[in-house]
Amino acid sequence: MSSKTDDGGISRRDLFGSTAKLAALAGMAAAGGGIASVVGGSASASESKQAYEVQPGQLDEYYGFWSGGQTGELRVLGIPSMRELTRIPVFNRCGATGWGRTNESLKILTEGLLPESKAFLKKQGMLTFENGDTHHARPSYTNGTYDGRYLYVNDKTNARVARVRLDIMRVDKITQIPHALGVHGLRLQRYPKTGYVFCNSEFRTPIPNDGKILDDYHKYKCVYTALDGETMKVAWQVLVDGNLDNTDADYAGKYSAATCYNSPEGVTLEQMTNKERDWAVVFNLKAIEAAVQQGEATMMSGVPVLDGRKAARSNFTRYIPVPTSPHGCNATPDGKYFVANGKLSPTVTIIEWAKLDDLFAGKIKEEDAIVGQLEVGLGPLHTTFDGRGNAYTTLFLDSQIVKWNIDDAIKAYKGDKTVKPIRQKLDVQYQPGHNNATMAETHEADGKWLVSLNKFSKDRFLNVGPMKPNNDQLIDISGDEMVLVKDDSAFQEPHDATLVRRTLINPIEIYKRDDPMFADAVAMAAKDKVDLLNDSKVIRDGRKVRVYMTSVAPKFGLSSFKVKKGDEVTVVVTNIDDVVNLTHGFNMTGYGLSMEISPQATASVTFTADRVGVYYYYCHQFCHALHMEMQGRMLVEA
Ligand code: CUK
Ligand code: CUA
Repeated sequence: MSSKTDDGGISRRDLFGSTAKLAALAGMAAAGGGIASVVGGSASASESKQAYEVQPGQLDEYYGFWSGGQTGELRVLGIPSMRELTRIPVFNRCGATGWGRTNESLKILTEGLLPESKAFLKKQGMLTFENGDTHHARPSYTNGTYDGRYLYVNDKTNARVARVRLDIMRVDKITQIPHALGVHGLRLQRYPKTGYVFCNSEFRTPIPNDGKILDDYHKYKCVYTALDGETMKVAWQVLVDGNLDNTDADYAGKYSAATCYNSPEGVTLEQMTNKERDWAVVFNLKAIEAAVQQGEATMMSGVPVLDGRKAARSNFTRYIPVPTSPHGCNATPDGKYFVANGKLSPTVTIIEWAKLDDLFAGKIKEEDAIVGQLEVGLGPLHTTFDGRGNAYTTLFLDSQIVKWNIDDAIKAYKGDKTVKPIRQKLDVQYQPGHNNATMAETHEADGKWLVSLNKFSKDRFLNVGPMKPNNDQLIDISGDEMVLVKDDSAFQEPHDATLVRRTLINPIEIYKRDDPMFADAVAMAAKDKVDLLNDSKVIRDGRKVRVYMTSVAPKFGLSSFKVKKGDEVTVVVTNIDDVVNLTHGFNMTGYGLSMEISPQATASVTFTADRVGVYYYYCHQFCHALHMEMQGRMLVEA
């Protein structure tokens, strides 16, 4: 496991000793020691340079895509108002939309599961995993900026990646990643387009994880996955040393990188942190693609797997030594660098993409790809950018955002003592994880707003019991100083957010009848010779009953239908209203059914009519003055 590059190159003065390291960990667990004082001038006296109030009736300038953490969903906010505009159900069940219960959503939630998961879930009496843990939501790119097609998000718990269609803001594909437990870091290929969805599997496991290896943790492995964002199939996997944390890609389509902790490959806290160096692993995409094409990969679970571990001495990876337990991995919008954030070390490490050509050619050593290492404060987790050469790093332990200049940090690393790279430190409330600035992960970074996603809110909001909300703070970064302008409470736990100029996202208002979301229901109706826009009728096919009905405010096409106990019933509702915002719902009392049918959409749900008697279905969206009357009866005879 040892390598000459492990301890080479970097000055030791920036590192924590092991005592301080454990103290830092204790601090993380205990929500920090207290509120850090402002260093380098408070901005509280400064005024925001931009209007941050969005008046009633006015629209926001940016979309914000928030991961929903342990809720398994996504949230869409307007920036700068911080108004929550909608939620997108992903890995969770959702009563407003029927996600996780309708036939359309269940197909998406089940078809991409690995065979072993399907078999396991069946034994548990479940069709799919019922929780998710979303961390990183990223919209697709073309030529280094957002193209409005898709958004991808990970499920850390069950190693899934979901794709959201941004035209309807609904998930259309979910893929479970083989050989991985806990897909954590997720970022996208930026050039020429997405392209790859890079997925870090965080936890090392035996591969295959079939019970033959259990406690012998030196035999565990970790994979880096490239998912094809178009087909949602795994393109390739590369075995790596250590545990992968976060990832990012360059702006040229040549390389990607991942922060990697636990280089000792231990399984206890002490084992994982007992070295002073971990790595930023860099991936040579062209070399990997060539090897896959030439059939050099081993096929496992139908996926080509290459060995990029250090011992394999491949040309797929290089391991650049950085201080222990790095966390965030962030590419600068000028396309030149990426930053590995120290977490346990008070530093950020700047690595130059262009140097990777020489590194893979064997012309320079790993540590020579490092062009800067700046001490920024305690607990640096994630960095974002303003497109004007400045970086903004969250300091988890100091509860601050530190603004620093990239060029000055590089000069200082070269020995220039005249530069002062740190521009400002701003208190946030409290313990920030991710931050992100407007368009910061594109070549169009515009440096207007920054959000700091703070894990703790303690005294900032009315007390809601022991579990407090997170505090997402809006900061004006358009001027020389950062100015905190707004607190926004959030339910657990928006790890990460992406801020996108509104003109790049163009959702539709009304479904097109040929939308693939309900293509199966349309095909089924065609077989039954049912015209979904005009017909409401019941078709019996042995013990299977298909109930087709239209919905138009304030009426369902059927005011009642009759089935027999034990029938397998599929209800298909088509909303024939062609009016913006006129969504209907379909809820069945006593049967736990609920679904959304937006204008010109079809939705369907299948259940067994096991309860005899009279059950009402009703519209759950307040669609009309006679909305309460929009109902009907299902009669189930014994
Ligand atoms: S992670 Cu949560 S604060 Cu999952 Cu990107 Cu760093
Ligand atoms: Cu339709 Cu209420």
